[in-house]
Amino acid sequence: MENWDHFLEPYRQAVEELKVKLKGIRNQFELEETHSPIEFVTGRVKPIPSILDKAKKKNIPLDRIEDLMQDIAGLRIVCQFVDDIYTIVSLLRQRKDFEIVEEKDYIRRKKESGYRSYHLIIRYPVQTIHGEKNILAEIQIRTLAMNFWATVEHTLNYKYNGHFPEEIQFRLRRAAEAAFLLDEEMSLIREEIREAQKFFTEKKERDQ
Ligand code: 0O2
Repeated sequence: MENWDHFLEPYRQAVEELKVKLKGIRNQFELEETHSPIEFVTGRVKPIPSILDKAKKKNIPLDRIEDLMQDIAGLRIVCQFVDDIYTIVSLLRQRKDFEIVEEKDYIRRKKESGYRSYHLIIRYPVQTIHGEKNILAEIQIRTLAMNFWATVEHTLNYKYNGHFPEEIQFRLRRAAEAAFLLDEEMSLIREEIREAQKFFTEKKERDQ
């Protein structure tokens, strides 16, 4: 690739714009004083070494990464509850500012590693000085528990380069199961948590 800066600029712009838009959803829920399905939003442009690594692993020629690598622009929405994930997915399906090109539900069908998350691949129009440019971006939507597991597994993946010792693999599977159970338990007591949150918000307002 001759000029990575030029190539990556629309992706950088898309990540910044989408962060503002997705945080906007959270802010609007907070203003309406209802439970926000969004806990926090993050975004990143895939670092060049990771793009090169992935291209090599997946046999993607560098002149095709634009259409074949879907997560150069990556957004992550983290939620408290599994239900929130599906609420966000239906909200995003209604939006007019991008087109969803693929949905991957790794919650109903977890990956071999134990990974759980909902992925949306979107086609997003970026306005550039040379006109509109459509880029692909990946939005990962997951609970706090799924995020905790994925973050730890991702770090270990770097350390072991994907080849985990058996003991670690066993522990990771157990941890994935524990994260799944935590999500289930949290969903069951969700109503109680909601009531408590409402109580504390009202109390905070009274005390101000
Ligand atoms: P990074 O460093 O996060 O950018 P596929 O061929 O469909 O299996 P593909 O096309 O990469 O693979 O899509 P997929 O599976 O939806 O994965 C895209 C991203 O999801 C990954 O990007 C990770 O961020 C995350 N992900 C997928 N599987 C796992 C997993 O087992 N553990 C963790 N921690 N994250 C996962 P990258 O480029 O792999 O990594």
